[in-house]
Amino acid sequence: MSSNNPQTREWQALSNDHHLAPFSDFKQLKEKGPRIITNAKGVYLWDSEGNKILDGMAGLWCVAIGYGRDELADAASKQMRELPYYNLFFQTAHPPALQLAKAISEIAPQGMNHVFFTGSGSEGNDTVLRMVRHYWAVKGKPSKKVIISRINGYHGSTVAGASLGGMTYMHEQGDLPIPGIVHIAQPYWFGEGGDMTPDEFGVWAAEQLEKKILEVGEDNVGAFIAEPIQGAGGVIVPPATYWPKIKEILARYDILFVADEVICGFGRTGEWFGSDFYDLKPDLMTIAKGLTSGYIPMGGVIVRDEVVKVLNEGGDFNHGFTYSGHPVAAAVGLENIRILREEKIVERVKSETAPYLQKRLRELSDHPLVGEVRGVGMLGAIELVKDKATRERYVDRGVGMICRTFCFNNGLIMRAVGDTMIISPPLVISFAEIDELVEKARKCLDLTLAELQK
Ligand code: PXG
Repeated sequence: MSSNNPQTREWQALSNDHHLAPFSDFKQLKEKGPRIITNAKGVYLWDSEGNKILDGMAGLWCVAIGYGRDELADAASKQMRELPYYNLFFQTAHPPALQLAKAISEIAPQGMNHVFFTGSGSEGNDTVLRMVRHYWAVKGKPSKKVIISRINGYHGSTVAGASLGGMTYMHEQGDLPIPGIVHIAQPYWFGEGGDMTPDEFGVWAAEQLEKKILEVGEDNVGAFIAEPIQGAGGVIVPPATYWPKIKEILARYDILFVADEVICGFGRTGEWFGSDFYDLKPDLMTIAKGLTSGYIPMGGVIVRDEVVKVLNEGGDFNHGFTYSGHPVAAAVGLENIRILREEKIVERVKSETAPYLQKRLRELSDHPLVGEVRGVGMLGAIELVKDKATRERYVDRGVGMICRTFCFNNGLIMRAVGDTMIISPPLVISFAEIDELVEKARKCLDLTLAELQK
């Protein structure tokens, strides 16, 4: 712990003495101490040392409308005074959850008019697993239990979420995946496309779905789940051929399609949902993050009308959470959606700021360290390589972490997934802030290259 600021040291001591942090090496964190983030406004964070940092990740992909919107605080405060808690179990409901369900139906793809609320994206995907299996049981096909997912997909950190996800380092801890979940290849051309063109590789990766359906047997497959664009896996934008081929395959088999919209939902691609961007027509969509802009925890599953019709015949669905549709979270979600709609934030992303961000980001392609820049909407990835032509990586140099550290120390949060740098800024980022982001990114790429050449 290196800070000279006694307040920072005090907070770091609390971390040491009392806190176990998510996705962290506990021992290493004790040695270094966490960076303490104290306040935020717009697209900027401040830490306890007084550093101002451009948050290129919108928190953890969630702060869509930016930090510091009083309207959300006011909505929460008003709701807490009126009805701070009641549940949706046992034939009761409350206005905020019902109004939010309606508001979500209005922006969701056509024919998706019902929402099951959860407390997080992980709980949303646990709900998906149970709902898919219940659906097929009600339809008289209880053998259709298997869910097909993808290697390096991310679907959360609960037992079902981590199992659906394809992160092997997560599976290694705790005997995951649970039975009944199988994984196919991801459409990650830059990392795994070999000698194929992106289009050839997109078709190949999509064909793995059909292969797996045939291997497991259509009678045993309940659903395929996928993020329209993989987020935590490294902002993996599939080749143009991938989703059309997947849609063709899905049309041939009687299985449900689940779009995990936890990152892509609520405007990140420049459309309300990633499923709109790729015209995917899912049966279920998992949501969280942008639903409340991260101001308060909330997730859910949006369900297609035909699926609801079947579930309506199934008696009790024995599933739910104390905080399903929590009134305060619902009030915040409603206000967040009101702001997104009334300020036309998604439209502005699509027609103005995302095209600008994507154009400026691609200027980094000429940097000697950069093998590829890709992105859609307010999502971007920069691949760091040793050899641009062959896509060869530096071995065992931790290039991504070096770059990430330079970013952090130069006032920019840009995440590293291996040697892939990723960004997902608040949707409200301005042109000038995009310029700042790209300029800081370039400076940090220069610093990283210099470090590697030392
Ligand atoms: N699905 C997707 C696509 C996600 O990105 C979840 C489900 C789970 O949501 P909850 O609310 O349970 O966290 C996520 C979450 C990272 C990172 O390292 C990404 C997430 C969570 C934690 C870390 O990028 N995404």
